[in-house]
Amino acid sequence: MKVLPLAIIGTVIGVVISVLLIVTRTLPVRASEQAANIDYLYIFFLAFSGIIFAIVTLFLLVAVYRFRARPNDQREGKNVHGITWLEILWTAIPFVIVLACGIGGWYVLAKDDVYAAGQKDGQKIHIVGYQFGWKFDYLNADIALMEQDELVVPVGEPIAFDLTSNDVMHAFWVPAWRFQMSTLPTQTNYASVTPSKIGTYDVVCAYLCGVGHTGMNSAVEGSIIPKVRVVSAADFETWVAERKAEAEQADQTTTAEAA
Ligand SMILES: [Cu+2]
Repeated sequence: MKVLPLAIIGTVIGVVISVLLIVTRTLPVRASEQAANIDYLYIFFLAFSGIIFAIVTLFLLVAVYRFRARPNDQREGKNVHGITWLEILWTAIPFVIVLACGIGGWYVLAKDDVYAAGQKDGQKIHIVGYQFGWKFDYLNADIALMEQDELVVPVGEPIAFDLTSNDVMHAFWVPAWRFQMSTLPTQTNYASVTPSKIGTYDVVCAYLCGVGHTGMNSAVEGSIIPKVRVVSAADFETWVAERKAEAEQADQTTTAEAA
């Protein structure tokens, strides 16, 4: 069998595999403005993966069958020494694919400066990962550094996250937002998202971080990690006012106890 027809058959099978992969994936609900583009990027990668998988597997199977040693065949294999056009081809094709994936990723991830917008008019939130949970500090001027174990954010506002860890590596992941960022000790990472749907969404730690790792996934039964809550702007104001009142109350109690 010639190489070209084999490559064409491989591509056709690959396209079928890609379509199957794409239509059978059940992605979580899209709850951020960035989610759709991340999904398109994912589908784009998946399509390439399916085609490459089919071509490589087909050539492998054909080669194993065609060039197998027959019984009692003790001859040495033919000593093949370089085929320039093939080498150029197998360098050029992956180069183009990797470049296309790189450009796609760059386009989707750096498209608009949500982080700057979040810093300017949105919410600034500091996330600290620890064994085994998350701390959220709301850094906006009017809420001045407040610790909460629940992440509550207003819908439609860009959020600028600063993320770090106070022990080992974790990764803060909200699948519905298609948002994930590593939280690392001694380093601050920056990331942003614009929630687009009111509701509650799961929070997952994406790195195996110790014995309590599964508990850092709010979808796991028995986890004490609250889900992310996306609320209306008005509900967010109310929530902030409540937290402030609570903080004042706690302050007064401490002062009274001290006195
Ligand atoms: Cu973790």
